[in-house]
Amino acid sequence: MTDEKINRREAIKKTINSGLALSAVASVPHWILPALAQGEELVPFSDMPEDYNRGPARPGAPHWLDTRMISDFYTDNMDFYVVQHYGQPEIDINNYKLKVTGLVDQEREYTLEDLQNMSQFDIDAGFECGGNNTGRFQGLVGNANWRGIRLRNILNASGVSSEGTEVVFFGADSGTEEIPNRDTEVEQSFARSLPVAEAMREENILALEMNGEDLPQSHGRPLRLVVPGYYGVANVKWLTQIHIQDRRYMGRFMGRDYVTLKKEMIGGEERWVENSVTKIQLKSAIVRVTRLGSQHKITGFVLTDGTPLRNVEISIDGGPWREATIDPRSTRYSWKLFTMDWNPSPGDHTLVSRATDINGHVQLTEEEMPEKASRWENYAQFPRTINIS
Ligand SMILES: Nc1nc2c(c(=O)[nH]1)N[C@H]1C(S)=C(S)[C@@H](COP(=O)(O)O)O[C@H]1N2
Ligand SMILES: [Mo]
Repeated sequence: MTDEKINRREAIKKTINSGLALSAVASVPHWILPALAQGEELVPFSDMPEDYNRGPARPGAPHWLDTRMISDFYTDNMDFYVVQHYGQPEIDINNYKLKVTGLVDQEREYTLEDLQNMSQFDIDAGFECGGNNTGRFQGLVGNANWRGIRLRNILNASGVSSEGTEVVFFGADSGTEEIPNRDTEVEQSFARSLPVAEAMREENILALEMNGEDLPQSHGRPLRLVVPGYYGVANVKWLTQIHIQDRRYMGRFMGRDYVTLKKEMIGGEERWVENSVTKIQLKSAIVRVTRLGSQHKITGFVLTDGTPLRNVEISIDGGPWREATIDPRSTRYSWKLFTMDWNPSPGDHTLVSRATDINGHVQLTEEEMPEKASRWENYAQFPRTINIS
C-alpha cells in the first residue's frame, strides 16, 4: 500500500473511531460524539423487538445495519449493508479486465493496474437499497468515501459515438432466469444502465476504494460503479463491462425488478405508471436515542438525490416541528446525520422527523404518499415509539 493510501485510510478511520477520547473534551460539538460516550446509554425503542440484534456481517451473506448503532459519518466497511441478487462472484484479480464496447470510436480493455494508474478522485456518497423499509428499521443504508476513476474519463477515452444513447454496466455475477410459460431458462448477468447524459455527470465514479481501503469483496472488488444520488441498485458491483448502445436496456433489474408501480395523474387521467428505481427520494428517519444522565439525544439520517436540504425537523408527541442540527460534515451526496437534544418526561412518546429540500418539497407522511403497488422506494415519514422510565 502506498503512503498516501495509508494516510487516507488512517484519516477516515480516525473519524470512525475517535469516540472515547473526544467525548471527554467538553468543547467538542455533540455531533462528533461516537458510538457510546462514557456513561452514555442507548435507550430502546418500544417499536423494536427487545432482543433485536443484527450482529456482525458474515462473509458472502446479505447484511443490514442495526440502525441504532449509527453514530459515525462513515459506515465501517465491515458493517455497511450488503445486497446482491446472484451471490458474490470471486474475481481473479490478476486476470481482471474491464471492457468498454459498443457504439464507441475505440473499444478498450483495462487491467486493474491500468485503472490504478489513471487519475483518481474521491467523493462521499450515502445510499440505501430501493427496497429499504421500516421492517428492517431502515437498515439497508450506509455512507462511505469512495475513491476511483471518473466514469466520464473512461467513456471519453473510448469516445461515445453520436448514435450511442445508453450506457450499460455489467457485473461478473449472473443467475438463471426462468422464462414464463416456456419450459426454458437463460443465464443473465446483473446489469443496470444510464442514459449517456446521466452517465457523463462528473460525480459518477468507478470506485477502487471504499473508506481508504481496497474495495471489499462484498462491495464489488475490485471495481464498482457508484452513481451518487441514486438508489443502491444503480451501483453495479464486480463491474467487468461497459457497453454503449442505441436502445434502452431492458434487463431484469431495469425492466422487471426495482420497478416502481404507482398511481399518477397523466393529463387529467388517473393511471398506474411503472418506472425503474433511479434517483433517491427525499427521506429522513430517526434511528437512535441515547441518554447521558437525564439528557437525551435523538439521532437520524437524511438521504437526498443531491438536491440541497433546507432543513430536517422533529415533532415529539404530535407537537410543533423543531429544527434538528445537521452534522456539518455532510456533503451534497453523503447522508446527513442530524441530532436534537431532548428532555423527556417519563412515559410513552412518539418521535418523527421530516426533511424539506430547498425547493420546498416536504417528506410526506405514510397517508400522504402516492398510491403505490410495488415495494420499492419507501420514503414516508417514519414515526418511532419509545418508553422513558
Ligand atoms: N453486480 C451486482 N451489483 C449490484 C447488485 C447485484 O446483485 N450485483 N445489487 C445492487 C443492489 S440492489 C444494491 S442495494 C447495492 C448494494 O450495495 P452494497 O452491497 O455495497 O451495499 O448493490 C447493487 N449492485
Ligand atoms: Mo437494492
